[in-house]
Amino acid sequence: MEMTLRWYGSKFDTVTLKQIRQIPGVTGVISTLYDTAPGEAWELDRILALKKEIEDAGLRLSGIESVNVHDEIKVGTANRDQYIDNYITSLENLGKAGIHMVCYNFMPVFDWTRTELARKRPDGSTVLAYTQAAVDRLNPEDMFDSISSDMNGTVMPGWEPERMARIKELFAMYKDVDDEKLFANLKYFLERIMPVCDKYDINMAIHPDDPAWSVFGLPRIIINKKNILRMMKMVDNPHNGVTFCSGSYGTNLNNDLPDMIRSLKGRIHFAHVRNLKFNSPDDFEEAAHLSSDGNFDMYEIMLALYDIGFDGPIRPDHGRMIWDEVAMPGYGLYDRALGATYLNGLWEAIVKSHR
Ligand code: DNO
Repeated sequence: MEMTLRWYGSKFDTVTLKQIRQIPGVTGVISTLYDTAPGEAWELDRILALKKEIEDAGLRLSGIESVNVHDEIKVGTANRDQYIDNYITSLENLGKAGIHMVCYNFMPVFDWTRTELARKRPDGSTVLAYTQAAVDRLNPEDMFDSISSDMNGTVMPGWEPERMARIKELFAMYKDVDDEKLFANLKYFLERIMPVCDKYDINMAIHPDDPAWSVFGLPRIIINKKNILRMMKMVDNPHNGVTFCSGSYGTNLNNDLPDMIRSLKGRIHFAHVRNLKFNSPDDFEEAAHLSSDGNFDMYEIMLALYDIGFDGPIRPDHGRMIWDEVAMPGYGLYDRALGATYLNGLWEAIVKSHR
């Protein structure tokens, strides 16, 4: 595996490449062209410039998170082909630039959803948290307003103000889309992009829905082992793979994370590894990465990745906000650096004990 950190680009991130380079064992970053809109074709020059900036800082551009999928593709409108053509152009240019992993999601309207961005824990750190009761009380149109004041002046992925301004329209677009339709639209999209992925050896890594159930009545399909295996089978190409995100699949305590990892051998192209602490099945917070701080056995998760021969990029995921850092919620430097170091420690121990 290759340890990486997510980085939004020098114009958008509070964390610098120099800081990332100084985290021991982190050799790559996962980045994106953060100011491109879903549906736009990515230009080769811009991709090469991003790559050069990262390489000049002594790091590798290990993959993209995310090339976002336009809602017309997810809904399956008559216009979808034009957006898929643009997506193919983006993949082609990424392939030409030597990028081989692309993370994306197929979540309707909202990307990941949390109800609090700065829940205070007993040690004074703050974390992202979710309570079903808070979602049930909210009108989806008010979701953005209810959390926007805690974004620390950053633009969070999937929560762009321009997008949120169109929320009513977005909900209307999905009104006839159920799980089956969403599966069919995903299949259509994948079948169209697989030839370019084959040509340039690009591993597509779908990110799970977070939380792993329907919110506000919207369909959500990438939520459990059954559905993800269905997806792998419906387009049975090794380039059709997943981002295994422990914090997203783990929102549903019925998901056995190590077992899911083992069932996806050869199809996990990217890993997001973090812990969650459940106060009840409907209330969880994003704990420190350490097993003892949350509900997951992080050793077992890393061991399962080792057992399937996982060799793609991995990253610590959302960190707590600690040591008075002011950054995008979940994406500060300090706690993610601690997370990377901890995961590297687990990995070293696993590798050595298997000699
Ligand atoms: C949240 C992230 C997601 C993820 C996208 C992938 O912090 O894990 O926003 O990047 O769903 O497209």
